[in-house]
Amino acid sequence: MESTRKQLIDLLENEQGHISGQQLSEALNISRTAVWKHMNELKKDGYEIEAVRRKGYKIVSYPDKISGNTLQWGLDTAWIGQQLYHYDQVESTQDIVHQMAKQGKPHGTVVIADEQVKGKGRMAREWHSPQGKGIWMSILLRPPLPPVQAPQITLLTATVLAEMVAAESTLDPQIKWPNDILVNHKKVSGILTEMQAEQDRIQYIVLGIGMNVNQDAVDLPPAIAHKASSLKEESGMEWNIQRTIQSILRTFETTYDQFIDKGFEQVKAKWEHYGYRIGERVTISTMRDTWEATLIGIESDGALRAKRDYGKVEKLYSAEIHWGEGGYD
Ligand code: BTX
Repeated sequence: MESTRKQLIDLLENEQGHISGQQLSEALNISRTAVWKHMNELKKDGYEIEAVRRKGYKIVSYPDKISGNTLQWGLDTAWIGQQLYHYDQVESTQDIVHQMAKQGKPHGTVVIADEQVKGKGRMAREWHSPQGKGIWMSILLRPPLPPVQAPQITLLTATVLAEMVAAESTLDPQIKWPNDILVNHKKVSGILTEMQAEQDRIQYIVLGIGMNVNQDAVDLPPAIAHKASSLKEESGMEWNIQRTIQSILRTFETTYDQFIDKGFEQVKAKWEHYGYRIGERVTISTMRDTWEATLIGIESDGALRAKRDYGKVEKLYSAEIHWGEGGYD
């Protein structure tokens, strides 16, 4: 049943014009009554289907519910998402892509889920990934780079997400070092980069992107409600998740290709453009002491650059920065 439905959608999608009930019944090896029943089920799923006498059926509009098919439909990319897998519910899309990487799946393979029940953040933290409310996606990358450059891909991804938000809304996204996307000081998105590498060569990267899209305030866990938000909460509008995913993938592909071609400079400039508190004074605590400095940008190895009052520039890898406002640390 499930797979006949999927094949039916495939057939309808691949046909520019109308496709007749007879053709469908032959292709799927089911009766015309069965075709008709499936059509009714599709309509219940939110597909709008036009039925024209003597011509047949045609999909007029898609449901907001996403699927591998509808995601690929209209995704005019060269390599990203050429293999795209969508699941209703998974533990974590990261684990699935790790397995796919080991099986030899190509650069650009994408896995997306409506819901994750064991979504992961960095350092074994949890990532809340409720059903149908956000983008929970992992991308397999096989960059021709040494492992020291892996942080650049994370920084690049942050710029892609910020650009997408800026392009699709009037919101003013910012990137909090190293790679949280904030809107109005609240985290709407996080990135998790996991890598398999040899000494001088990255074997593969599993790039995890989590983005809160259509959660209402009540959908956010109370423990993080003061520091997290969603695009809908901040923009006041419901977002089309499917289109948002496509927009991220398209922008990602162009930005990544440029980066491989031309290097990190452009990414760095963009990151600094969106950088949270760049140009501002913050308090920094390291193991040894606590001091004030002005954040001035990033290094090509991903470190944060902070300038002390007497002029010395420090490179920070993991310091505690007191970000101030919004209670966000
Ligand atoms: P992170 O370690 O920067 O953020 C995790 C922290 O953020 C948590 O400890 C919690 O305080 C807060 N948090 C948890 N869930 C959310 C949320 N939905 N919105 C805002 N804040 C939250 C960031 O890690 C990396 C997240 C990557 C998630 C993607 S989703 C697809 C892929 N699969 C997977 O399991 N992880 C990645």
